[in-house]
Amino acid sequence: MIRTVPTAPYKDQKPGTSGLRKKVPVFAQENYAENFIQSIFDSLEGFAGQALVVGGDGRYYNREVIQKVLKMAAAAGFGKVMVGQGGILSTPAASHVIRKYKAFGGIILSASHNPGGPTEDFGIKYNIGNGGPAPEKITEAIFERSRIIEEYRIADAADIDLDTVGSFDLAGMTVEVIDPVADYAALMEELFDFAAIRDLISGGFRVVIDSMGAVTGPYAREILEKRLGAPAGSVRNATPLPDFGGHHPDPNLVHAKELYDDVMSADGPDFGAASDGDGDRNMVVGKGMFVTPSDSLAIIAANARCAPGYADGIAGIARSMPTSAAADRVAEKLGLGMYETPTGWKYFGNLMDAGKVTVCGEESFGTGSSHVREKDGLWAILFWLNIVAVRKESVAEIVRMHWAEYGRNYYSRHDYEEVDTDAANGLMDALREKLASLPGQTFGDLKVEAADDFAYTDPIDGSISTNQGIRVLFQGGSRVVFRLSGTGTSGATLRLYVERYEPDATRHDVETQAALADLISVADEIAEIAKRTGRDGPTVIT
Ligand code: VG1
Ligand code: CO
Repeated sequence: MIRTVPTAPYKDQKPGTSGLRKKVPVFAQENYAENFIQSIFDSLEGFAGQALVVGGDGRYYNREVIQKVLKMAAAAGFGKVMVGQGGILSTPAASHVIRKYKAFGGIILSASHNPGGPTEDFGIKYNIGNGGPAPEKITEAIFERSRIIEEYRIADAADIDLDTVGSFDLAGMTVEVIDPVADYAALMEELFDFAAIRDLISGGFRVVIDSMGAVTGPYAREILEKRLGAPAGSVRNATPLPDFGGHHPDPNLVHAKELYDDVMSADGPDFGAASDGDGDRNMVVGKGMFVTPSDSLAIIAANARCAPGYADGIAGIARSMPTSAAADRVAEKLGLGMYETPTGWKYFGNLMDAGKVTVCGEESFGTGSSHVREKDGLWAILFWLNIVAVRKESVAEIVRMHWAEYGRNYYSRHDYEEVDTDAANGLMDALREKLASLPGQTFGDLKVEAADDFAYTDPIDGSISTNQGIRVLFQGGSRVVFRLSGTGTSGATLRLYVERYEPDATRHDVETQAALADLISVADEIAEIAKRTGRDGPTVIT
């Protein structure tokens, strides 16, 4: 039986950089999740009888919302829903399942790297049939719909047992509970040289992966410990927990510090890696070398042919605007197309669909390729292991040789979290007003060459995205970028991105913050960060 339930709209269901993210108590309000799910379905056309993929990162509230999605999908007329066992699907695995089974789309439940638990974050995101995040046109339509929604439809049926693989009937619709790992692990085995990585590991190369109590645990165990032969226990924090074991599942030098310290210690592992809540981010650390995500993109692109899935070379590279230009130098040398997009993976989809780019990356620990339409943490980790296995050089050697060849892009991001929203908006407004007067001005040794508010015209469909971050570009290739986060759930987060290019190999050993010190202070001078936010420093430096 299908029930139509009257509801009243909520005004705050605007998807951000990656779906709708709110605290659990917000999502738990009467009809809140239902309104948003119905708004998604109301914004789509032609899905009758088609398949929908559903899964999440296992965080608190995941199972409850999955049951709602299943019953509402049945009411909306989907023919089938494929859901990961236990409600689990990493974001890249969900993207793969959508593509492999030609589903109409998918709903991914995650707030990514944000903490989980009864008072922490939850999120809902819609992905289209190419496996990628819905483009702005669709997220806008969902938001518009959510503002006027008056009713939703739901099947009156018992909950589905999510823990048993198999096919079930839900009010005439099929629910297929699938193994969340199998298809993804098989895809990784196609792309990478597992034999070479197995030899590397059996030869004594010690690898650890920290899944941070989040979704990649079962994936990493299957791939690293079972298929690649790493000793049991090589995957740490491998059980997905509703609160991630109290961890903040963000793979960076702050939240994955234990792993970093371990790899850096004299008798620690040779290679360490971590992924975030939903498995799309990665951090790679080699003995004596932390790989910045921007460098990782460049180095993967430069060495792509090491991996069987990329043996014929790559079509082109894309990076988000704040990501360093390290990859641009690789594209130039290899004669590849290079694209600069706004922040968020959704902007890469059209470029990949059109065959313009193969490899994409973001400075926020996101790297991926056209094998799916999401960034992919384990993919990046395996790519690095594949490169190390083929080149028979350490991570540190590979990175240093890359810098020697292309120059080094010193890079850092400073986050000012939970800043007062008005103060953050005021800072950005004031910057915008200053833009025209900045070019030609000199700050110490730094002369401003150009300054703008980044806008992007999609080369495939011509859609335009404005206000994507303020850039101040200096002569010689240094720059500072200011943006407000679109994924936070309380207050505003100001992100300051700082980059300096150093071609001289004798100067590649400076500590990053020291190498960027002059730019960091100029950024504060231009944007009045300390004065306007009342903070004397960032909350997180990556
Ligand atoms: C952040 C990152 C962005 C990333 C997004 C989603 O967005 O900066 O690069 O695509 O998170 O990543 P923002 O708007 O807060 O800067 V994830 O791992 O949350 O899916
Ligand atoms: Co994520």
